[in-house]
Amino acid sequence: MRELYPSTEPYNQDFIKVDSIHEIFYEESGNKNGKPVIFVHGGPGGGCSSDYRRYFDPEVYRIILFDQRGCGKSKPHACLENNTTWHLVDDMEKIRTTLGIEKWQVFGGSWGSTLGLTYAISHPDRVTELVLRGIFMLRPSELRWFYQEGASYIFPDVWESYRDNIPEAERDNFIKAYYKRLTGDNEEEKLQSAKAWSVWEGSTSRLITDPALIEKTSDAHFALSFARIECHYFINGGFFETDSWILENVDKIKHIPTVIVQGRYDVVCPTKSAWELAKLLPKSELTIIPDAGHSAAELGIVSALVEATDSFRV
Ligand code: STX
Repeated sequence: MRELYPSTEPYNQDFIKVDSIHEIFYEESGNKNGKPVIFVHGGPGGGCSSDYRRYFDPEVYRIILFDQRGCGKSKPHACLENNTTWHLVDDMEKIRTTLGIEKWQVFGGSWGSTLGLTYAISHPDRVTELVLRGIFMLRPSELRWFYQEGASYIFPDVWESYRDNIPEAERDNFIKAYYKRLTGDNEEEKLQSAKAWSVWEGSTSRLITDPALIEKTSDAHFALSFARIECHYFINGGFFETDSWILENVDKIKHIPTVIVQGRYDVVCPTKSAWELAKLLPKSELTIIPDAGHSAAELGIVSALVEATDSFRV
């Protein structure tokens, strides 16, 4: 079993002002002259943590982390204006050109896989390899499963808090009901809804529930950006032209070596999506971890991801 690399400190941290509203935080660690990799975090709205550096050999990789619009250290916090998938794809290009990088590896799980795939489809010549985990393609079926009905059958206990935050009359569309509260004027209701939304995800992300993840997702600062940004992207169908945009355009990246790591018992992003994606990518290798859920931090998932980035070192 492979483990995470030891903790390291970044050698560069900065902001890029991408438009009149947003400033994007990014950082570089590892080997300055090494093989570039960009880490695409989840959510959308999840932000980065320093442990995300540790999926890569710091002697070999030039490791770039960034906080997507409105979350982590990017400013302004939880801002939904000028915040779409296509803005984020452009931000990644801005980071790439600012750092003078020609091509890079793209690494992302969950929403990080959605954005990583969308970036690769938009700029296929800029991607050397894809390392993806917990595949999420933001299709209506995936949203319905987790936010409306499906995951609720597996976690009926945790579901109650998410459900009970919304009056019965509005429960036919939870995303819509949450969106109204997360973007409304009632600050107390906004915060309470943000916590209920985020904790639902934090409580269901691991095969064995992790109290630390529940604590992280119930933090007000985290919950506000995570819930507001996720809900904004979901009510807008990820800003994709069609329901299944990634699968419909996946032929543009079929030449890219791709590793897909998927927890068998991923309740947030069920294995079906990873399976469907892998079938359409002839240069992909799908590993299903038999004893893992959705989280990037689970042992079997970590091991397979580190193995993947190691295999792409040369
Ligand atoms: N959102 C999936 C996602 O990216 C649909 C995600 N799921 N859980 C997380 O992120 C946290 C672990 C950050 C709570």
